[in-house]
Amino acid sequence: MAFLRHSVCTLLFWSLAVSYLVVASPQCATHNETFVPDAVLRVTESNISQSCYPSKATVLVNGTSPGPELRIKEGITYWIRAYNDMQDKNLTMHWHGLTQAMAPFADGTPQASQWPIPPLYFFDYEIHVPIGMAGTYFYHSHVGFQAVSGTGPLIVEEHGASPYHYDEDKIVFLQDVFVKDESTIEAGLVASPLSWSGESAMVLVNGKGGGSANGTACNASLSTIEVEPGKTYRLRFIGGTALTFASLAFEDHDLEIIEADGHYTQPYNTSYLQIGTGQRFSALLRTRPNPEKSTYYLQVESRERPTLTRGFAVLNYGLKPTIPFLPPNDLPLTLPNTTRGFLDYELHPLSPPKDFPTAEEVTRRITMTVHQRVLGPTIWVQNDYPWTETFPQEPYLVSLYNNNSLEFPSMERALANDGIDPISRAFPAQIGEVLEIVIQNTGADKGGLDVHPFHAHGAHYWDLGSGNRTYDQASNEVKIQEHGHPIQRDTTMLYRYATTTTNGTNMGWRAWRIRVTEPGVWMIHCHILQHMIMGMQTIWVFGNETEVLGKVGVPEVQGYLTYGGSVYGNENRWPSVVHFTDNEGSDAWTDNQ
Ligand SMILES: *[C@@H]1O[C@H](CO)[C@@H](O)[C@H](O)[C@H]1NC(C)=O
Ligand SMILES: *[C@@H]1O[C@H](CO)[C@@H](O)[C@H](O)[C@H]1NC(C)=O
Ligand SMILES: *[C@@H]1O[C@H](CO)[C@@H](O)[C@H](O)[C@H]1NC(C)=O
Ligand SMILES: *[C@@H]1O[C@H](CO)[C@@H](O)[C@H](O)[C@H]1NC(C)=O
Ligand SMILES: *[C@@H]1O[C@H](CO)[C@@H](O)[C@H](O)[C@H]1NC(C)=O
Ligand SMILES: *[C@@H]1O[C@H](CO)[C@@H](O)[C@H](O)[C@H]1NC(C)=O
Ligand SMILES: *[C@@H]1O[C@H](CO)[C@@H](O)[C@H](O)[C@H]1NC(C)=O
Ligand SMILES: *[C@@H]1O[C@H](CO)[C@@H](O)[C@H](O)[C@H]1NC(C)=O
Ligand SMILES: *[C@@H]1O[C@H](CO)[C@@H](O)[C@H](O)[C@H]1NC(C)=O
Ligand SMILES: *[C@@H]1O[C@H](CO)[C@@H](O)[C@H](O)[C@H]1NC(C)=O
Ligand SMILES: *[C@@H]1O[C@H](CO)[C@@H](O)[C@H](O)[C@H]1NC(C)=O
Ligand SMILES: *[C@@H]1O[C@H](CO)[C@@H](O)[C@H](O)[C@H]1NC(C)=O
Ligand SMILES: [Cu+2]
Repeated sequence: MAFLRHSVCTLLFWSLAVSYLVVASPQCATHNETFVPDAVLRVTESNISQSCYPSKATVLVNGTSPGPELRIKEGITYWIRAYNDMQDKNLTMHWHGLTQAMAPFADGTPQASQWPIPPLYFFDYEIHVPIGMAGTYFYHSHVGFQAVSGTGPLIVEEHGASPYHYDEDKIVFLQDVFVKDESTIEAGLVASPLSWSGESAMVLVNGKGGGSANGTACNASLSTIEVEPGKTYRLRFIGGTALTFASLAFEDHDLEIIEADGHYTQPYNTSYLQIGTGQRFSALLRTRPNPEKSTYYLQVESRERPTLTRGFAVLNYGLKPTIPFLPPNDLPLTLPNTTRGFLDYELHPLSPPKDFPTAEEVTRRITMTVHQRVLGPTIWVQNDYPWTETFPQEPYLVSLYNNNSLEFPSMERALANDGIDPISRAFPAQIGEVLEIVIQNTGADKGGLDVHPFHAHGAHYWDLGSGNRTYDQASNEVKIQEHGHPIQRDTTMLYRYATTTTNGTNMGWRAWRIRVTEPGVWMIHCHILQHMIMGMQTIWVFGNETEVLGKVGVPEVQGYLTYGGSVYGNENRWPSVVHFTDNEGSDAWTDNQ
């Protein structure tokens, strides 16, 4: 492979002709031994045992699942080096919930924003969280089924003081365990006929869990959340599950929600939470001044699946246990059986919202109809098209730079085809459009209906709510008026309103509104990893090639344009990368505000 870094990464800058773009003055840099990344993540595959299940091949970050906590501040540029230490698998790292508009090659989506990191290479991700987006996030691989275990918490602290006061914050990271390993699951999901992954065998809290799966006990040790009496804790709940739509509650402790998906909300008291795959909440938990016992259970259950998986953790007021806590013999709680509409219309922004696009401002409504098709393999389609990382010949962002039309979406073809370009299978949008995106649930070929947590990259949308049948803007506007201002999220649920109906019947919608401002290639997809592999992903290209290239020119990005190109480092070579966000000096790798 031609190795171009010396000749290519010069300091010649693309002239920034597009006046409304923030001129970021990108710079080329070689990340040699003088460069120190702000954090390093090493991804391996090892045989480990989780919960009460036998050892199997598992993708780990720094040797654990979940991987280490990353804690960064808004308004500062960071470089995080992700090593692919796996022998035979590609890797990317996605910063779930962050907008990567500042550094579009660093969103971590294989074949969308970047070529994946080849085995035994590493890639330096540039991360810059705009002021106002502090909150709870996570990172995970976006390749195949790797995110089931190749994931960890990512906390963004505010530049100034938090609007809520608490004594300490604690992470409650939810994950699933499957009996089959990741590669077997992936192969089964694309097989014809489908070979299902199996249901979640356990819901883990911070990497541990026991309880029961489909009525069979799993007597494995539990995580503890250590607390002291009479204090206020900010619990950061992270839906890192692959499949489980979790319902959870603590014994004798209520929760006050203060954040959803990286935005502070007005406080909202609840006795339980529902967290779909990809969602996050922060909630204040006020510990009892005089607890009657030293331990209280946290009970977590799956919802909307054919079998029930139940896991536990322990809120511990006592001494750190010398022998691990085990699941209870008797059920401590009965969690609510409802799922639809949880907190929809109920949460409101803490600060007066800026720039909410009104119904009158909407320039285009795109209905994305999701449907399960059974022809040979079982696949999920959006407006008739499935998308998986095996579909494109090269990443869309690479095509925009190459200007070769290979995966370049056509607005004309898309407008004639319900918003999706049938050739590139991308949904293009122009900068300045105000989109209403409606996700429509339909009866599958065989009539079944399912629940889908829909996640958007690139920006946080305004969540307009959800309902049965089809979206009606006028009646939903009335509902919004009655309830109060919507919030911005990056992952919200498409519910099911029956378990079966007939093929193609519209039953259930979710609606979002978004101003198209950030040029780049952004995915919108169901966050259930099984569904993603079965095609439930879409590509959105915001801006045309002039606008995408407005950031930096072709010569500088040459190293991004080939698989294993010079932006990917390895044992024998340092990567040559572009610094997209402003750097003040050669050593201003961090704290550059
Ligand atoms: C390392 O990279 C820096 C910044 O790109 C450069 O100034 C320096 O000369 C390089 N050092 C070596 C030993 O290559
Ligand atoms: C991950 O492990 C590497 C060494 O293997 C270490 O240098 C790095 O600091 C660890 N990362 C975190 C976030 O703890
Ligand atoms: C993991 O276990 C499998 C099957 O037991 C074995 O073939 C493989 O070598 C093991 N891998 C590692 C990294 O130990
Ligand atoms: C890694 O990604 C490249 C580029 O998309 C692809 O050609 C290759 O088959 C992938 N390798 C594996 C092991 O999936
Ligand atoms: C769940 O348990 C029931 C009753 O034992 C059994 O019939 C069913 O096959 C199990 N389902 C799964 C997915 O294991
Ligand atoms: C939530 O409950 C706590 C404790 O009862 C109370 O202090 C707080 O005011 C409540 N918050 C709201 C928004 O009602
Ligand atoms: C779990 O195992 C412990 C001993 O290891 C035992 O005391 C307890 O009764 C078991 N619990 C269940 C639910 O089987
Ligand atoms: C909860 O709902 C499911 C499916 O809607 C139903 O099968 C189950 O019996 C319900 N459980 C309770 C306790 O109502
Ligand atoms: C892309 O290619 C077309 C012709 O193939 C050319 O007209 C256009 O200027 C190119 N765009 C850029 C940004 O280089
Ligand atoms: C379901 O409806 C679609 C669209 O009308 C049709 O193409 C498909 O064959 C139907 N599936 C079955 C199993 O009848
Ligand atoms: C949703 O609408 C369908 C069709 O009108 C109806 O059959 C179903 O019962 C509704 N579901 C709920 C939960 O209201
Ligand atoms: C891209 O859009 C901008 C703004 O609408 C326009 O000025 C420019 O000519 C467009 N470029 C291409 C290649 O269509
Ligand atoms: Cu789904």
